[in-house]
Amino acid sequence: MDWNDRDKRCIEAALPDLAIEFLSPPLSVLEGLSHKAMLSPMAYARILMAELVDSDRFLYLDIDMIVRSDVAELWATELGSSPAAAVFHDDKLNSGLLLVNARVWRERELTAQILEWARVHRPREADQESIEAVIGPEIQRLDPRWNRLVDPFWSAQALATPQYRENARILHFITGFKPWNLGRWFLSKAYVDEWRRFRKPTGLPVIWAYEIKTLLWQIQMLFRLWLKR
Ligand SMILES: [Mn+2]
Repeated sequence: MDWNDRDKRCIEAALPDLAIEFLSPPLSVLEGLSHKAMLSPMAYARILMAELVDSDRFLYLDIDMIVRSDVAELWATELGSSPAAAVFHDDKLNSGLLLVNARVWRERELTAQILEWARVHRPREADQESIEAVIGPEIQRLDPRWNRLVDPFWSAQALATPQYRENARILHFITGFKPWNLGRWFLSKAYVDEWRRFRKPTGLPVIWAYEIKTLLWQIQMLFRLWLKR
């Protein structure tokens, strides 16, 4: 929910050549917004970013991603009057990657509109459902390789094809099955090894309180899958 000095130091040490500015969203704005137990109110923070970032456009990326190719090409996407560009899977938005046309977003006061929608509709899928409901049809569709969803159960079939990982530009570990928790026992070694290789230099610690919560959610998920059989 907020930056601590240790996390800041880890991130700065991992990226010594970059000037990093740490921003804290006004958390009071997120109070009372609904989401499923797995998520945190911080899921909504991306909706506030156009108001925090001093730029005409920005690229938002989830923390559970591995960027495997130069994002310059993605950055150069022509947005026109679209408020954002993102990847859709089966016609459903995934908000883990958003290229935001911040100028248009601010002009249209989308932060206020989307948060208002969330307050009224109380979505389970938090920011993602809210963004899709308000501006879904206007969001420009990006090549799905920019946000390859990786989950041992929902994307099991796709994961069996080597090209799925090989030609991915960004890998996105969705749901609670992550390479750093119980998910490592269900994901193939190639995914887990790749995560380890990139994570190591950051030295970021595992937050056990959060992982235990995730573990309980995973057990519930597995149980539900087992019931369906
Ligand atoms: Mn994610």
